Amino acid sequence: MLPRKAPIQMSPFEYAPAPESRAVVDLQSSYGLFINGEFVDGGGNAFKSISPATEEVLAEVSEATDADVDAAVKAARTAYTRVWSKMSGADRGKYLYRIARILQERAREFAVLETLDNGKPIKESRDVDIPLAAAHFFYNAGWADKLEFASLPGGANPQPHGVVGQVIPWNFPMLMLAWKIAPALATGNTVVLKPAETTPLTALLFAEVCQQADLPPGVVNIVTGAGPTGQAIVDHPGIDKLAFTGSTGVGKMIARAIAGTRKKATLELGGKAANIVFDDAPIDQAVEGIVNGIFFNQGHVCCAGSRLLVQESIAEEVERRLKRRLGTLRVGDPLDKNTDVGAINSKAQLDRIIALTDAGESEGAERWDNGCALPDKGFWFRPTVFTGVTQTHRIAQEEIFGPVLSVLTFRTPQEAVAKANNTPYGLSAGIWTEKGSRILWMADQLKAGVVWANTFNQFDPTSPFGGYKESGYGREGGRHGLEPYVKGTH
Ligand code: TAP
Repeated sequence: MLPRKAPIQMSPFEYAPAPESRAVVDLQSSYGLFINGEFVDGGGNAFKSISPATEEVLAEVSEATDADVDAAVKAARTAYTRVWSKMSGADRGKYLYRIARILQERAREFAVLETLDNGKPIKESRDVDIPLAAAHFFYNAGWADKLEFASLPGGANPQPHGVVGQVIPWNFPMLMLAWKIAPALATGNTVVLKPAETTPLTALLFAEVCQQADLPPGVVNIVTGAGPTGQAIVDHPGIDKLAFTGSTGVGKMIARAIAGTRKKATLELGGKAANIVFDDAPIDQAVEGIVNGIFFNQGHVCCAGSRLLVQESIAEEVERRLKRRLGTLRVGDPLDKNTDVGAINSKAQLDRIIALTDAGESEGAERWDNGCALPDKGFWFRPTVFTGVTQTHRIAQEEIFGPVLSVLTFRTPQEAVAKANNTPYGLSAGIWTEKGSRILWMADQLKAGVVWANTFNQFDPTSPFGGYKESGYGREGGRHGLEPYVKGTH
């Protein structure tokens, strides 16, 4: 545990300077669970969190058993009943502002730890994950004393559910934590959260932030472990509401597990977004958008533009420019500020990417990668493009969740819409064209929760995010992101 720091003097708009090295992180050899405001040992077998870039062990982490989850839920219930539900929105907001400022103050530490544990490039954790996580706390802090004006169910008196169980994935560990915890606390709920087994460390650092902010014990509880720990949260009778981000497969299991119970749920699941480029698009900008769309965070992004739909007349030129651009991407040490593509998060994820890309080849698509050298240790995959992809290929239908782009072509806007909508998912899409009327028509036709026009992967705390079809239900972010946390909704 870190000693308490002096009161924070930063303005909400200041941002800590760029991280340079792992020296800013005070890594402990082992971490406990965070229950009722304290770190405690879990009853299960401790597991190792490793760096996917080097395979070195970063720390041992406690595994929460059913009994530990029960203790966390009880702590959250007591905190809800005795403290949090009685506190004014303005006072809850003060805690959220305090947390947001501490996240800014400790941004370098969080960014380096996220990069060590996850494998993502430091320039992304530094410029995207951590600033956005802080921004979500600032944004939701602003709502805490204005909920009666937010047009929520309950009107002038929206009511929290009580104890919320939250289970998050490994691709944006801190950002997903912020998307979950900030609106839950702003609306007056208390929380039991489980980070992914491969990326627990920033959630545990966040637990220290809760202590540092003097958040009342039990308002936030962090339980670490793998799937069974998540299952224990889902099944616990003391949980009033669940918020899950992860794969569609596990999302369906959760929906089945809570069917017929009083528990509400928000499910943010997988995606297979189409990034659609018309022949009137500014091609250089579109190529940058395609690269950002699929190679940001190694393609470990639910809304990644993993299918490029390009109009036939410009397909050859776009493919040529795309390959030239991919030749300039730097793959390697995630802590190097010049790295564009970091490590794959785990051996299991690397195996899934290899299996699906092998299927792409055997089903007849043409494979190309940028041929860059890869480090000897760790989990790596070269930026890869498949051309000649048809709609039935597995790489056009299934989420690869890696740095792999499947290219399909189209002739008319109608054909683009039909192909874009032809997957089980409906999370996001991108459109590149100069015609405003076409953007509006396409946005209306596409079955996607988010549609970007002439950009991709833009996130903002004010903007709701979520899916259609097998990408889940409920929204996170913006005013809409408060709705699932009050009674009368999912
Ligand atoms: P999952 O395997 O589904 O894991 C997500 C979380 O659920 C992890 O914490 C996992 O624990 C836990 N879990 C596993 N089995 C469980 C069970 N039976 N009951 C309760 N919890 C269980 O997904 P992932 O591989 O970590 O993440 C990738 C997926 O997340 C992709 O499909 C991606 O599209 C999706 N995702 C969606 C969004 C949005 S906003 N739609 C955002 C990010 C990611 P362990 O990992 O510790 O085993």
